Amino acid sequence: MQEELKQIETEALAELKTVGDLSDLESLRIKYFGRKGLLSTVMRGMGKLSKAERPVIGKLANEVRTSLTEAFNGVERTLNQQAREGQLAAEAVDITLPGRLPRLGKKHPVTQTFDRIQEIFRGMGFQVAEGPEVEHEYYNFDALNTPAEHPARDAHDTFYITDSLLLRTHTSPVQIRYMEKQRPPIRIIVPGRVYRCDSDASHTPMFHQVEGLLVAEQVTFSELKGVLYAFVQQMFGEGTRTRFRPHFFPFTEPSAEVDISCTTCHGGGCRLCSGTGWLEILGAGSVHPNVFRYVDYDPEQFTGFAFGMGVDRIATLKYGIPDLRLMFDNDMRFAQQF
Ligand code: 2U9
Repeated sequence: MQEELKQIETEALAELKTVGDLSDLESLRIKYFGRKGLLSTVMRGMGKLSKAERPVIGKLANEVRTSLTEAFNGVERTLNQQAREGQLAAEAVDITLPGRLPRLGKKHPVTQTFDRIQEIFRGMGFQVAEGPEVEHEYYNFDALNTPAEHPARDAHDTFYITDSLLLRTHTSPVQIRYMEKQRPPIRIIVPGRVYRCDSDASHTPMFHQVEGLLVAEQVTFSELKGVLYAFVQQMFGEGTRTRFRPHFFPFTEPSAEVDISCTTCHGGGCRLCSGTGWLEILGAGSVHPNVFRYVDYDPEQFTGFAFGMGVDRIATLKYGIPDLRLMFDNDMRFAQQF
């Protein structure tokens, strides 16, 4: 039996050397230490030994078991460590590799134009005001001196939500709301989305406006001309000429449309300006006394001017975009050019 134990130990140690992974080790553990394993089988035979032999063999059996247990545990530790090292090596990150640059988006041309317009007017002391896109017809039309029979009120031109609620057709109602809350002097610009039932190469059902309003004592039309001239020089470049043509708006009197010398041909005549040398970019005028009456300002005490421009149109002129609808198609090939 002594021989048998020694042999088991020798064989087990030899076999341990060939173990490749943890599952091999587990099979081997069962082979020697399992309930029907080699060591257990020998131990069970101890009952048949003489009283004298039993303590000697018992001691040896314990020694073999202890030495094998330690050997098995040692191999298990080594295998676990190898597995961890393998995993760490597989997960290693090469921090010397150059990073992947994220693709940077750009601002939409309309946003770039909005930003620039606001920057210019802020530089002249204007503050920015905003208001709701769903409006009451009182603020969109009545308070702006636009009579009930005016064609702009027609359902063909205006998106009505109910009989008296609509999508604002200009940002002007924001100026009315502002004047209701504040007394002059007032110097604001109002950027925002506006809506009109219209769609072709130069009209979209939603477009963007910036309007301006200045009210104080003794404001004149020449100050309006000065402010708009300064705007045009900064927006379209020094030397751009301006031209004021008489026009009619219900909310301003007198009123004008403002042209600039063509950004492409500088006045010689080309396709962009239809050969005229001029591009229309703005409408403007002195605030109509009736508008002041709606907000309880005394038109004898206060005067002012207002102007309005289509931001999308200005962006198309600045960037030479041939069709306004391209602005809203969200085609990346278009957007990436700015
Ligand atoms: C108040 C008083 C007057 C705003 C004005 C225009 C002239 C104008 C157009 C430009 C191109 C609209 O986007 S567009 O189609 N706007 O020509 N807007 S004066 O006048 C106001 C506004 C508010 C209280």
